Amino acid sequence: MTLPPPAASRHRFPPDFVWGVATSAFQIEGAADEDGRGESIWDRFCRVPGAIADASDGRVACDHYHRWAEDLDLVAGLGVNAYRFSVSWPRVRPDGRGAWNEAGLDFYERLVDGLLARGVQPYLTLNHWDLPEALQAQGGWAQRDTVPRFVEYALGMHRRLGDRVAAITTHNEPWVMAVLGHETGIFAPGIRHRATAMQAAHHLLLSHGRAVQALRAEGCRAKLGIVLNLSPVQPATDSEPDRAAARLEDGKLLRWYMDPLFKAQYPLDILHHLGADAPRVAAGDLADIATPMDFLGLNYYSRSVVSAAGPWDVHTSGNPITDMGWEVYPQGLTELLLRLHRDYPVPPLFVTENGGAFKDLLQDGRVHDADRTAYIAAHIDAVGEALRQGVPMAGYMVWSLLDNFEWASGYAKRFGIVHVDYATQRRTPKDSALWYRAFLQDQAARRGDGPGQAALAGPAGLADARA
Ligand code: IFM
Repeated sequence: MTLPPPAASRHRFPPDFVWGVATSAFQIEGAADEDGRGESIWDRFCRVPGAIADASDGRVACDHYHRWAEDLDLVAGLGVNAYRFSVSWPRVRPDGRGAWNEAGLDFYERLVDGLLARGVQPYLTLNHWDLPEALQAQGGWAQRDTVPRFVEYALGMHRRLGDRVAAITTHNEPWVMAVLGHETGIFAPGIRHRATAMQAAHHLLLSHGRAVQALRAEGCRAKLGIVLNLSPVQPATDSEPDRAAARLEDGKLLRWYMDPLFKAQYPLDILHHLGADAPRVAAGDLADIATPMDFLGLNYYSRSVVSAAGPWDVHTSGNPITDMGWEVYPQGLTELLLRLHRDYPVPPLFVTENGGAFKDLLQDGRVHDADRTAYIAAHIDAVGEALRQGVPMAGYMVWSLLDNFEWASGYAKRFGIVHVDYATQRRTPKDSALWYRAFLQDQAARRGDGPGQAALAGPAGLADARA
């Protein structure tokens, strides 16, 4: 067995650095039919035969809707200072355009107040993929009318919680929603049509810019930003065809989102590549998309290696591979952060998701997840290296607090630093959780402010598993 790396990092992070853990509503909440929640596109998609590997759904998930207080105790016990979660749009506004659901709003109010009471800053995401099905019935993200609906949703959440959240993220991973949801169809809403996907991507970006403008006009004090899933894209060889394939892939994954957000333009090579599938863009859209934001979040898991000859075999890399089949490549995170800083006028950057799915074994109340611990430690180190080289890094968040519903992979893939026994809903902090807490205590000690208050007062769940 590989031993977990020591908790101390060779990097010292600034005192105001944000350390967190992340989750999303559909993946953990459950309570799908309770207290007036409406249907989301993922509820509907889970019922499509064959769509989810283990034929599961989000009806119960981690039952976080009922166990939120216990889960927030776990968050606080880690000693993090931030928790990133998302709001289920159909829980607070069931049909996406009509009446608001007070019971749903009350849930998020309890959650936010519960975090603040535990000394943890709430990082709220508005859209982590669970669009109300009623809006999908009218065209969803491919339909321009969803843009004003999203702005209304953002304003509604701001009126209720804007005075208490540290940050509001508009969208989580627009590439995933657009491409996996509308081009390959392996995610909700399961559409397979490239032009529709590109139109959806444009409306997601436009709704981000318009929501930021509207929130600012309301005097929003929370930091505002968007979260992208990005990877460095490398050619498999130095050959011209491989390099051209890598440049195209980089254009579709990274520049298609970064260029409009930070340069108010779509990349010309990709517009040319898309031809008739390029989105319809109205006058003023690009200026709206490029509305300045306070932070950029990036979700990093691996690099992408591209070969013109066909799919690249990840096993040829010689690096460890996670249970998702993703290569462990922490140096790619430093490379990506340096590139973003070099090529774009980026605001402070957060790694808003990073973590690994590995096969865990719960035995005698412990999970010795040395692979996950090593993964997290190496990526924190990569962030420290980017910081040392001048990238304006503001925070790092582990994906995920809990094992949860991993979308089309169902419950078999476990990303949590806290194990969830789905039969009993019992939570067991894994060794990676204990490592993360020790790491944060070490950082605090080096700053001279000792272990964080919350870490000392950790819940029985974390204390139990320590011995
Ligand atoms: O679980 C997802 C999350 O919802 C979005 N980013 C990637 C994670 C792992 O696949």
